[in-house]
Amino acid sequence: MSSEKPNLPLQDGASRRSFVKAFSAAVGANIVFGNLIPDGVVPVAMGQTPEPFSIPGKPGLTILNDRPLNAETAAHLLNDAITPASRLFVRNNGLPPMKVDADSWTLSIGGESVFNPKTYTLKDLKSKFENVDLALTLECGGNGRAEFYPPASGNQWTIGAVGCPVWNGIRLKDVLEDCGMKDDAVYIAYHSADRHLSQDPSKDAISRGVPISKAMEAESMIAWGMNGEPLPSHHGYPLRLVCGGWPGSTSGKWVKQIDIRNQVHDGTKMTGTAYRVPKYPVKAGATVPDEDMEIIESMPVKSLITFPQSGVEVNLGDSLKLNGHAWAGDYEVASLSLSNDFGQTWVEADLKKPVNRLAWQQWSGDVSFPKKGYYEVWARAVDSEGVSQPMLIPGWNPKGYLNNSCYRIAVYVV
Ligand SMILES: Nc1nc2c(c(=O)[nH]1)N[C@H]1C(S)=C(S)[C@@H](COP(=O)(O)O)O[C@H]1N2
Ligand SMILES: [Mo]
Repeated sequence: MSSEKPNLPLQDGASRRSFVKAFSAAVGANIVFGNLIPDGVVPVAMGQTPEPFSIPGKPGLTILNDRPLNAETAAHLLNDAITPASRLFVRNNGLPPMKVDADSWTLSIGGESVFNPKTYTLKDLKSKFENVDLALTLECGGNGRAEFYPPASGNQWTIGAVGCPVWNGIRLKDVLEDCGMKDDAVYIAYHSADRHLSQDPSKDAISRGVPISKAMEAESMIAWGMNGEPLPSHHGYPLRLVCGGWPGSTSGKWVKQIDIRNQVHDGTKMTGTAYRVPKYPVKAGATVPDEDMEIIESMPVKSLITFPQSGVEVNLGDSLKLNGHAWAGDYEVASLSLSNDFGQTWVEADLKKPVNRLAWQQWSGDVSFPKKGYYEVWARAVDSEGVSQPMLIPGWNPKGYLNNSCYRIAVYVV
């Protein structure tokens, strides 16, 4: 949904009609259900500024920052059930390692709570532990940040900092068990080969982790491959963590060391407002006391319409076929519904089961339209706990995380 909240007095019938007229002029067609537009919602067709851009190997991605490199993927380019490497967003906090020699790369397991600290080569990891291939959803905690108001600093991700490739590697659990954990183990922490933007070698660009319970899940991976190919350099070649369903920042790239810790990890971007949100709803723009902030764990239920692209034209009388993905952090998505009237009525789409736990799910549906004009199709997912995506932007937080509001496309019936 839009973060612009023009103070539209839509309750009043006469002024509502004049705004709908103005909106209709702006989108270039009569907004058929204009009387149902919620207060504060601006037609999605008004805000669309597609910016095709090209980085090598990533045609069509939108660049948000080039130092460090950050790029996201437009919704219609995310239509594949399994995201190809060329279409996976890139989120870098620091400067990726320039020269990587996979043959001499090692991963060390250490920390206060490890029994037997060990160092493995890539070859050791590949041969010693059962190899697994899992489709795991990777979404940046800041995906959707661009819509928060007052704005949050950081990359202004819209919707495209998400994807679901098949990861090739081993279970993190198997490696942790190979080293053994002391009873006081509570968290794992990664350290990586990328450099802090300041180039100060004593600083990590980012060093995060997950509680032991998440690390020990069968889907938490140490991966060397994506979709059957070695990890691309942007995505952590030669080795990374993948913690599906949790903020992407827990999936450390270029990983060199994993510590088993006897306390919640306190590395770079684990504290303050980094990947932490207020424990209770706060007023937009509020300063939140540190003790009232908590670390983001499972990501909230969310969905995308990946076909057709927003702005599609449909002939009157034809129904529109749509499809996309839905995901829900640690949970499964239970249903996906579509609306053509700004959320007044909904029809349920067909929703597939995930190919494995923590993979996004595919949905498809049909929507028809009563007469010519401008419409929006909104998609809304509900997770297995009964929790729904909000139609409007959810609770403000200092860094603009966890915006899981409904995605919508513009449709012109002609
Ligand atoms: N070493 C390292 N790991 C990292 C990062 C980073 O900057 N350095 N970025 C994190 C963040 S914030 C996200 S969202 C994901 C993005 O993964 P991708 O670039 O492969 O899409 O990687 C995470 N792992
Ligand atoms: Mo992220």
